[in-house]
Amino acid sequence: MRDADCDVEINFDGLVGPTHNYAGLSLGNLASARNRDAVARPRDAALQGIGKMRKLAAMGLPQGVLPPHERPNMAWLHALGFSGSDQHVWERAWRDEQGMARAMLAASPMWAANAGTISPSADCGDGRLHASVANLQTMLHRMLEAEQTERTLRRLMPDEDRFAVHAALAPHDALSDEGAANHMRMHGGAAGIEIFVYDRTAEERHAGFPARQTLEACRAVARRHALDPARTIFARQSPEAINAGAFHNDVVAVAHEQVLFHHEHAFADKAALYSQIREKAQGLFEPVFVEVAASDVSLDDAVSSYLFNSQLVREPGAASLTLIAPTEVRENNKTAAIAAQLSGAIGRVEFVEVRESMRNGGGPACLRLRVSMNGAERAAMRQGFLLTDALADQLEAWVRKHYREEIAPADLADPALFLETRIALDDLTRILPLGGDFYPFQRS
Ligand code: SUG
Repeated sequence: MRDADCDVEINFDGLVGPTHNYAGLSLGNLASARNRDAVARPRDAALQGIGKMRKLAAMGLPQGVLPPHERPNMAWLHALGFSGSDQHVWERAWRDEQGMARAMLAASPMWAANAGTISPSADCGDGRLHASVANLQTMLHRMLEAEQTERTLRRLMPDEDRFAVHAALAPHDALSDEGAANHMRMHGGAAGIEIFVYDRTAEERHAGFPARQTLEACRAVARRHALDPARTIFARQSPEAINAGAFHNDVVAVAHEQVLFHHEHAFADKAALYSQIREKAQGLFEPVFVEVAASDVSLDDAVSSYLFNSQLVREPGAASLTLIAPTEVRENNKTAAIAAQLSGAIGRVEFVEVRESMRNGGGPACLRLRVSMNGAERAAMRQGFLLTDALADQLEAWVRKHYREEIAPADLADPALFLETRIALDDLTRILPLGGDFYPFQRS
């Protein structure tokens, strides 16, 4: 039995929405570019996501679900000057602004690691759990997410005495923020150290692929969360990793408890990071660094396999951590060899199949937002978002009923797709505790 007061990490996975498609929207994300205009399989994508959630829940790990967003985003289309019936708006947008229209349809909220940055109450000066919604301002299709993400997090964590949900930082290049994908936490059970990984400062221009996270955004989030500077680190991601396609830190590094698992070239100054972690962890825990050398796995292999976009978890009672890796890791000889050799702090590997998401650059770690809560917070959180077998059954039946098997680019023009999506999302508000006014279309 778990101690009611002890912090427990819950992985909240983003449920893949019914409009999942490959639009090639993310410059610097090689999988997104490579699969542009491929035929997507939304039903498989959503079932693969639920399959991963089921697997982790069956391992005894608390698992939560976050709902998809309204797509297409009608409020944004109206703001772009399209008016009339929804069908007319969509037909005109598709005809006149197809690039915008495709962005408004993206199912990208599935990648919950980008929803926001979470600091458990044990780390925060005011003793509350803090959550800062990410502005995701680098990519238009992702910038749309902040408004509903904030609504979802407020719905999930309504008690302001225990939870502080912060709106996204202003969506400006200087404050570019991608949430937990650029944030790691290491701990030995209680308070931990928080490591923010940035790509550039507000003044710097990054040559090459977009650098999505600024130091200024990281500092702002740390201040809002009232983190102790003695336990907070700001580390730069290596520009080499960004230009190899690591558009987020979680493509080249993952941390859990005392363990940091990372690629040799993940950070601009690894030695400085190690020594800061050692210094700031004093009295809390003994850090363990598990580094994969570039001579064993090149950055290219790391990016194509998503070895580091794995989840590190501790199964109940286990002496070592388990790596939840995408099946693509065992299809690449180099990363398969690393996975087979892991021992010590990371004792074993479990593979999950999330191929549809992977083809848009989203691995197991992208699909989840980690929220560590103590017993009182778990009791204060809105109930009904945690996966049970019954909820997984309901969600699977819902997906089978509403989702298309395939979506080719030309199918996106069809207004029937968004009507189907609305019916599906409306139905979902009766499966998850969202209420009949959660989605904007339910209010109009
Ligand atoms: O932001 N892909 C996402 C993938 C996000 C992965 N998240 C983490 N690493 N945590 C992105 O680039 C592609 C959508 C498209 O092209 O249709 C996309 O948005």
